[in-house]
Amino acid sequence: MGDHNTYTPPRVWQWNTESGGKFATINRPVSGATHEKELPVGQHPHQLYSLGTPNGVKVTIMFEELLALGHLDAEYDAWLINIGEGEQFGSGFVDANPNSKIPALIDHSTETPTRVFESGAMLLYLAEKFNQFLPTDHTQRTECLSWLFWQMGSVPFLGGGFGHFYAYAPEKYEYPINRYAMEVKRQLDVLDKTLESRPYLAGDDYSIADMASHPWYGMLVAGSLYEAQEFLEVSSYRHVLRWADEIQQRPAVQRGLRVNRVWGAEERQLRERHNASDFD
Ligand SMILES: N[C@@H](CCC(=O)N[C@@H](CS)C(=O)NCC(=O)O)C(=O)O
Repeated sequence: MGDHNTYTPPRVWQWNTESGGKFATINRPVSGATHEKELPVGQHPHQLYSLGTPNGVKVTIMFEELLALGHLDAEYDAWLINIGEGEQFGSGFVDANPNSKIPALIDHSTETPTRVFESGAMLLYLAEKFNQFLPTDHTQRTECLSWLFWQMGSVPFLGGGFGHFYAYAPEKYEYPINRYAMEVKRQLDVLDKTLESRPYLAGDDYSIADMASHPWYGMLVAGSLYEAQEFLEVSSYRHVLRWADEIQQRPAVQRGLRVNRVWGAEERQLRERHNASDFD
């Protein structure tokens, strides 16, 4: 262990707004809206309020995959929610997602609008609605859902744990980086051993389990997340690399990854998506 400062927690935790760090100015210890703001509603059945982060693009990839299969009813408007500006705390957004995190989805094609929050719930909702990317056989469907829930449960260790302390924290601290690097490497090994014997996470077919995991673990090994390829020695996860590369080639994935992306190379950005022609 290197040098480290010790800390004795006070009897009652206090909110220190000066704590620093990338998200210090937007995170609060309470939930709920900070201001009144209606959400815009476009012409399509599905209204997505999002940002092109790994959690956001899971859902735009799913929409683009459904549209690529010819499901015209899967048309969607993707509105930009700038979480750095606190737009996830507007009253309309909080009505759509009481947890104030992107993505949030409202389906206006149901008798009364249906709200869906949590990216994994959106993938399942759309898979069931369109009968796609989720096996119908009960055993295979269960395997697919196991991997979907695995991703939803494991990714806070990658994002909130490893990514936060390796890339975003105001200083580098050895203890959390060690703890989360170990856990992320273990998770990559889980994926690698699984993908050694099957092409996709849930078996022979590409599914919502892959759509959930690729934007995180696929992008991590490809070097598009946290620039940690060398640190985590990602080249040793050969099967994850093969899987990530294959998914990355899918045109729908390439389109989905651009939606609500407002950073990086300009040709890979699309601030909002309201029509297929917006990609041109
Ligand atoms: N489990 C949620 C996580 C969503 C999430 O963490 N969203 C982040 C961006 S990737 C967010 O909105 N952060 C804003 C905030 O924490 O205030 C999901 O998968 O939908």
